[in-house]
Amino acid sequence: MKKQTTIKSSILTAAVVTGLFTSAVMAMTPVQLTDADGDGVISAQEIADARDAKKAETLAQFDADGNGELSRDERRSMKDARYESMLSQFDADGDGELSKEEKGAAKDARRASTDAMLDVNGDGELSAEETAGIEQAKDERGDRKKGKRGGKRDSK
Ligand SMILES: [Ca+2]
Ligand SMILES: [Ca+2]
Ligand SMILES: [Ca+2]
Repeated sequence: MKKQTTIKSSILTAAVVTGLFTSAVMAMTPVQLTDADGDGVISAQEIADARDAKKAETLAQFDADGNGELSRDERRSMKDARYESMLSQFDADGDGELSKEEKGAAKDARRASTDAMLDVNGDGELSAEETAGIEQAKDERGDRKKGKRGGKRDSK
């Protein structure tokens, strides 16, 4: 019984963490996180690698003219494709649109899958170690953004 409450509260914490994380990552597709070096946690590096892999995959899929960037049209077709795949999974009533509830379900599913990936040892709890990497990845992302802005000002 004690365990149940622990799981609930840690999932809640994780929801906050991954909520920020996933909104920062491109749109709706969850990044596949793997403990590549097998040390029992998903490190910030492993998250960065997963993001790069995802990016490359997205490019390979939607960079129609192969110039290494996604144009506005290519981006649009990427979004359409994602929406289609969301529909196929979460359009529960089959009306061809995602209602607020269906979007909510999609969000929950994504969150749960991220939580499951972070829970490397599969004990149903997210320990501080297991969420440290994603926290760090988030911080680094923020720092990089700040750095970019500073750099621009310097190069004036
Ligand atoms: Ca690892
Ligand atoms: Ca629907
Ligand atoms: Ca765990």
